[in-house]
Amino acid sequence: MHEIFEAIKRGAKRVHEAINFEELGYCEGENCSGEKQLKLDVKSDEVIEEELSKINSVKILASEEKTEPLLINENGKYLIGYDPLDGSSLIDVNLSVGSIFGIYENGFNGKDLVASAYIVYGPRVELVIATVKVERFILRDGEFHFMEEIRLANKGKINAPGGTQKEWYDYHKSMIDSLFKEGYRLRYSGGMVPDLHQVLVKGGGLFSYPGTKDKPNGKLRKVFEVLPFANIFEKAGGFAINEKGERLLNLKIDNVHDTTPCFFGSKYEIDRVKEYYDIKG
Ligand code: P6P
Repeated sequence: MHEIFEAIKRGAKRVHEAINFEELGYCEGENCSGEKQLKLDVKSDEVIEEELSKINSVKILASEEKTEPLLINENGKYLIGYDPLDGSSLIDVNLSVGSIFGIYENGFNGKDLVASAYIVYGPRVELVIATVKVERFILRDGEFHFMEEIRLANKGKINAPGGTQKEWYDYHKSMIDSLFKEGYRLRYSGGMVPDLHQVLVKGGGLFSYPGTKDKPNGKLRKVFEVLPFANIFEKAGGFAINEKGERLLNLKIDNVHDTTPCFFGSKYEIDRVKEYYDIKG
């Protein structure tokens, strides 16, 4: 798997270059989630596909930007689900964005996930890798240097509430408000990667993207976004559940583009979700 992480690093440096020098602007098409595609979305996807395709152990690549997974090497061991440039619509206002990777064996269900990683393209470029633990790296002089192991405390101070608020269910709004009443700080940019990175690096809190009246299955994609981060939060000592209190890593997929409501956080905050969602146990 080491060679996969090295390919991710090479891809990250090339995507970072593209973000800084390629023109913005939209393509004609949409991705299969019906979202307009930036030329940078397509470029980032091409770069990452090129780097990962060189690795003999890679069997299948599934990208958020492509309708169908790609068979790379019939004899490969790993299936990689990735979002090449998450939150790309934030680039034109110069906010942080990211790339997300889930490394799977045998399938794209939660139980098949064996490792995950993400890159944050912000004031600094950082890489986080979760194998048996969660390790943070910073890009300096063309190389990624180890910074620290990420561990979550039992309780944090950050509340990152996603989703269209007028479409929130009442019990979800009450749960979110209960944390603000305790003095939690609102930290939400609309970029999943920097928003979750902040909760992780600050040691805890809650990131939520719930099911809503208009989108009961939420917005965030299981294979490319949710399961990779669920693995990272659990390996960092946190929790990652859906609206029924199920571990996100226990979820199955029907389609590689499935979405799910998702809650990521420390124990105190996830217990609060369970309380307001009337989840027992
Ligand atoms: P909303 C970006 O488009 C994204 O997929 C995630 O990065 C982010 O968490 C979410 O959508 C933001 O969605 O509905 O809050 O704007």
